[in-house]
Amino acid sequence: MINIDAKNHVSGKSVYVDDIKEIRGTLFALPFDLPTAHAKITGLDLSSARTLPGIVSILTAKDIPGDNQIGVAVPDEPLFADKEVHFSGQTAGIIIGVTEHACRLARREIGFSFEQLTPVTCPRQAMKQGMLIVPPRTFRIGNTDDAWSRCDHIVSGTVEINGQEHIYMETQGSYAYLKEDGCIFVASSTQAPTAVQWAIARVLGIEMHRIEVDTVRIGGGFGGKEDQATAWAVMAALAAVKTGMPVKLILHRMDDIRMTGKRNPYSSDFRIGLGNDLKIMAYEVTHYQNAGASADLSPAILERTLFHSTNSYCIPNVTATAYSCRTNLPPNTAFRGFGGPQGMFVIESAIVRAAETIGVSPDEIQKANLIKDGDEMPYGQVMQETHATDSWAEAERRYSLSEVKNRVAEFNSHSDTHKKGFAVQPICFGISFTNTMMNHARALVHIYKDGSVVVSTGAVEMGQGVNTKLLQVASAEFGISHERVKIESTNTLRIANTSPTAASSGADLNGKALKIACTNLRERLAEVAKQTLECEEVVFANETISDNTRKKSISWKELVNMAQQQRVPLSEHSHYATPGIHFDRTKEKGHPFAYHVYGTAIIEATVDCLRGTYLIDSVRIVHDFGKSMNADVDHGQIEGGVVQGIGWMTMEEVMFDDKGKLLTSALSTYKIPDIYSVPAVIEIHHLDSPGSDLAIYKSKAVGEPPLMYALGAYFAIRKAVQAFNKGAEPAISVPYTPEKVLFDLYGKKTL
Ligand code: MTE
Ligand code: LUZ
Ligand code: MOS
Repeated sequence: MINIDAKNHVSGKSVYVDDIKEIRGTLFALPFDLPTAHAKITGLDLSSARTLPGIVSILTAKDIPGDNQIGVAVPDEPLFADKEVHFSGQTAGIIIGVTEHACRLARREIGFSFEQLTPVTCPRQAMKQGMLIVPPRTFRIGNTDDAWSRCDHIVSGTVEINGQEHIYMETQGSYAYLKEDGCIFVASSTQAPTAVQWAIARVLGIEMHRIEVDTVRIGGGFGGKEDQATAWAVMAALAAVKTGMPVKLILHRMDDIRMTGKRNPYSSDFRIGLGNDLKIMAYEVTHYQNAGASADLSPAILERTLFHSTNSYCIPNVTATAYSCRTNLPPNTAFRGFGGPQGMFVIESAIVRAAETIGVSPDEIQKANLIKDGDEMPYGQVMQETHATDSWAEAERRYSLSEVKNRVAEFNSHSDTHKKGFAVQPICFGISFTNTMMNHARALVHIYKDGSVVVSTGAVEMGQGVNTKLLQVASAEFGISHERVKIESTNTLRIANTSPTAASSGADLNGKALKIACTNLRERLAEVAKQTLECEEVVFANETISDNTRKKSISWKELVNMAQQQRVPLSEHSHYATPGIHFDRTKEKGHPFAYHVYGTAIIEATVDCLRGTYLIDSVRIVHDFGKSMNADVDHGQIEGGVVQGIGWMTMEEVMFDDKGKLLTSALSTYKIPDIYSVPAVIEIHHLDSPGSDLAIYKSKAVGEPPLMYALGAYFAIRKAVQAFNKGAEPAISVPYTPEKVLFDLYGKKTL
């Protein structure tokens, strides 16, 4: 089945927030900030800005009727900077005007005075100054202290991982207007309508039932709208309440890049110990997470870093510690993988450094340590139905790893100016929100008396195809055609208390809830059908309900109409909560994930050794989809995830100056992958695996895991660099930009 949005997307008919037809009188809001990353605010002069033509109002912290606070996990995030500024780009207020242009002109006229404070941008520095967001966490298994003495090889090192800007195609934005009695309608480009509703209630000092947040779809989120869509919607709602008029607030791309947080950078130290048999006996890692100026989701991201600190490997002795460090950067946030990729990159780096030291190929170490059924992870989950070894074996065989090795060696022996490298990249990603209480969802299904069906869930469509999968669920459960089902917008009045659409669990959680609603409705309809057809069992298929022998039947439309006549309820509201998951944070042990997604990729890269530029030639993947519900949608997720990951690993360089000012606030200075950076070959093979009962129709979650295949892009390029500059041991620092590659091609041993 094709993605239900495909036609409207390519013909430009899909509606995003800025496409909603404006109500007459609509005003525009524009956030303003101070030109500093850390300061005490001593004065704001709004007088001349206020008098400019077209300016209706300027709102600051003192105009907030409720709490000036939008922090969820930790209440450390004011909506408007009041007494202090903690990062460059922090909103101090909004300008409301009759056009966006008027607001832009007024923004230049705002006067500030402030006392400059010293900004901290480095997480290790923040840590030294005791600037932690939450207490550190440590995951442990076995005893690393005792294990070192038994290791034949011990290697330690440091890894620097930079952030990543989301570059969702639709920038952050919201449109809000008043209904009657102080009720507000808010269209928001958010992954988390309930979070938006909750924050608006808090800032306005009203109850949640007065606020209707509606999301038709979003033009990409990638985690960047899990928490950070909230502020802009709250501002639009506040402005609507204060002016009594509809207010639209859509961030300009450069404001969006400057004012919102990114993937968390990490600086990490590792120590790894192996036996002569290449078994990893001990692994110690300390992560310094750059959280930025407020908690946002960083504590949860930190936790997922720890969960994934051993990737797909079974290591008997592990001590993994992580610090969430408060710096004067925009609050960093969720980004596809949610801290997992950072944790996995460090263990992969440790393995590669061990391989370089011992003088073996990294894949020998990787292969010798893959997780098997019954292995216990540092967080206590005993792994079942693992697919680390079979996905590896399938990739090795199908893509002929030995030929890859020979081909690369052969090429390198003949070429002086270009060198090739390869890497094998296994992944293992846990599916469930690590915060157990978030793993639930609801669905609301109405069957109208003409037989058409409308479905609402808490899932937000962001391009990942969740609405297509939900439509497939409803149509399969009722045995009716796709055309009969409509997936409605995500709306807080129809579905309450939603978890964000995140953690790759959108289709699983909402699909399971939807399946329950459809099953209940179908059972009620089946009773009506059995009476009418005078039989014991009925089958729903092809828009027809028939008895077992298929001799007697009634059409879906007739049956629905009949049920309506008989006063059978044709609506259902259902709830699903993932069973069997738990995690004890006092012991740091439990069973946090419903299941894991596995896979193995082989990545090849070619480096131009005169220029330092490179191409990722191919990414060949064996992926554990379980039983995919929609191969086209799922392949799209893999291709997008891999290319997004390659961008992070190779070219996307977020740069701040030492005063905390973002230097890469436009797409001219922040390079994301384009069609030329897409590998010529992306091959995807479905591993023959049974899937999990906790996945919808055994179709495993696919949103985030593929991004991590791209970690191998760094290691493949590194190999090519070392083929040219023999004996080079470059410092590990991603993104591995052409500048860094060029230095490493001609540099001395740098570690
Ligand atoms: N795909 C597209 N096209 N756009 C997106 O914003 N977000 C990713 C992934 N794939 C994203 C995407 C992220 S970060 C997550 S968590 C999942 O989709 C969320 O959707 P799901 O839970 O339905 O997989
Ligand atoms: N969001 C969240 C996530 O709140 N908890 C998670 O565990 C998670 N994992 C991945 C992406 N977003
Ligand atoms: Mo995705 S980082 O869970 O929004």
